[in-house]
Amino acid sequence: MALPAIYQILQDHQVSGNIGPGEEVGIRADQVLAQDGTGTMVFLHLGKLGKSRLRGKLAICYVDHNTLGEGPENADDHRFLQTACAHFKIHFSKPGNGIGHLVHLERFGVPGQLLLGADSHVTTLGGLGMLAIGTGGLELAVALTGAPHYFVCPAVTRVLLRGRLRPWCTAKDVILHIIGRLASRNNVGTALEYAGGGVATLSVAQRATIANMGAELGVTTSLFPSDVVTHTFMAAQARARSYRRVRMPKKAEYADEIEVELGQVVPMVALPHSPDKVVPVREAGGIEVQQVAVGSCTNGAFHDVGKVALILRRGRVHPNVDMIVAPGTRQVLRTLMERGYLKDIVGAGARVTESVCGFCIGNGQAPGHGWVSVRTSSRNYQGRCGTRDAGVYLVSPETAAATALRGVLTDPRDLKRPAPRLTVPRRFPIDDSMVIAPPKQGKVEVVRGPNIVDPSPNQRLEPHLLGQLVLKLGDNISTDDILPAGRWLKYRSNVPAYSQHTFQGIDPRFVARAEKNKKSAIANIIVAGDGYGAGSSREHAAMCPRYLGVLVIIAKSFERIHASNLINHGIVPLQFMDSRSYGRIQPDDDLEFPWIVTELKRSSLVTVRSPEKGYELKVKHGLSRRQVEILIEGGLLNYVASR
Ligand code: MIC
Ligand code: SF4
Repeated sequence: MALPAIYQILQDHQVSGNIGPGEEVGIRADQVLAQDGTGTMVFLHLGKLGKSRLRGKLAICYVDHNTLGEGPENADDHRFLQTACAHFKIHFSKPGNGIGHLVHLERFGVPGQLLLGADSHVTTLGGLGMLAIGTGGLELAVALTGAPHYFVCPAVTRVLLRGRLRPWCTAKDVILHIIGRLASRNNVGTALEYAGGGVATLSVAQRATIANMGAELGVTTSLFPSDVVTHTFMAAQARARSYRRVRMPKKAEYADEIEVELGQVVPMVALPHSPDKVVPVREAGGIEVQQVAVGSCTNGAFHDVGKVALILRRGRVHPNVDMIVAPGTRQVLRTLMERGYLKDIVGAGARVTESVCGFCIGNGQAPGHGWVSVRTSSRNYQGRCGTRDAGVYLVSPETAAATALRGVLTDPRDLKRPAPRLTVPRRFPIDDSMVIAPPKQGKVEVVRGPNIVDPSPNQRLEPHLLGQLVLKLGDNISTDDILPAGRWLKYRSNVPAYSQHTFQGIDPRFVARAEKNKKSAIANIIVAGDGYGAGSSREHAAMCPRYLGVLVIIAKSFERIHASNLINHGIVPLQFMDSRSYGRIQPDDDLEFPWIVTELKRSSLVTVRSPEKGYELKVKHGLSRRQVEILIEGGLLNYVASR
């Protein structure tokens, strides 16, 4: 039987291992992407590893996350990134050029090729038929040296799309609907492959929205086929020559299959504080709203913002609503300008902000205390927006615009008027002048501001570990909980300063306790429930705890990218065998791992005991031999250096 398309692309890029669910495979990518929030660390790592050696392949770093410039640190980081890009022969996309995933979709993605990106939403490119996989920063630095990238091959679920969307119902509603259906199962280690007659009815921008939010389900990646719609999109970007056909097999060995009848999808909303708390907008009721924000890599395309302009045309944003519109890229902004749509948005009383992540990552536009903020972005973990007691609701651009007009959460069908009809340009305004190519020859000096600090080296894992449980957590702890972004993005290049904010929203005394143990050479241990490390790829959520002396995390389950980040930075991820064991361990318990190194090497189980409380438990690890070696060396940098 044929292979799923995802496996076919992997096979074309495979350098080691076997392709099949749960197998560790080594792959080499065609393209590599970083962004400023993860990129400063990528280049600090790369400086330690040596050279970038991706001859003939595209590597690019976007500046889109960290742009507010509250103090000199952001600008210093941008200069560091620009000079490091020139030094390592990497393209640099200046702040203002747009959100990386969307610019990449417009200008660089190629169907059938493989893209690695130090950001969880790089999967947006799946909308173009490109296989895109999110990684941690250190893994990306290693890939930049030309070494293979290792990851666990997912099991593939086929999603059959049938029929077509009804007026006012959108791609965002489709993915929220799918999240609602699949969230209760553990999706880590799976991928989604879209097929069926419904695909042809969706534009590339719509497919990209759907592929983008696979990240919120925890799937490794999502892939659409490429077809005439893809070709038309690429031709409008003057890139028809890069078009390749990616077909979905009629029959293949899929691990699972679901069907979505597009005609039955209605406007949906994800309620605070999780993208999987999904209900139809009409069921959520007419909640009063103080802020509406349109944009982000999920819904910042012309397809999205253009429709918002049409809905706002001749209307007024409700007096009690602060409306923000952040066109996803400079190209989107120019298209809006050229077609007069900016007039509609500004005329209605919305404020237009930069083409960056901005509100989505809490870098500006934090809602007021207790506010309801309705957003078109992908994540609404508590506090991510910058205000812990605000409630963020995730919706489509159409629902956002209707809500802005009415001042209450509104199903756009209740506007009782025809849905907006947007004509997408046959040729977008193309201008790549904000992407700076590296110089072909000559040495470039890397400029470092005072806030840029080299991460400190890790020690090897001790064979016998003595520690204490410093924090016991519940389910679904996101990386935003572990390490907030927003205002603290300026510390992405400074682990000692950033680590001071670890778990600050959950337990403000965590850092002091962890530092005290670290001084006394007691290992810090954390216990968590299901889905630990959901969300972002930020490796700082592993590096900062490790800097504070966290050496082991025992959880019921981990998210994929975060689990790799833990391993690569020398924190051992262990898993409970049952809920009883989770209940057994209590905060402050002293914990001993008497044979951790030997057990990691020789067995699938690891012994934990509490000499004071007198209990002993077995926990499992499920790590590959390579991962165990990385952990024993104290992380991937040491592992690479030792070879
Ligand atoms: C996010 O959406 O959480 C981010 C910010 O884009 C992150 C990356 C980061 O924290 O730098 C992601 O999704 O990987
Ligand atoms: Fe940026 Fe938000 Fe997209 Fe992350 S999810 S890349 S912060 S726009």
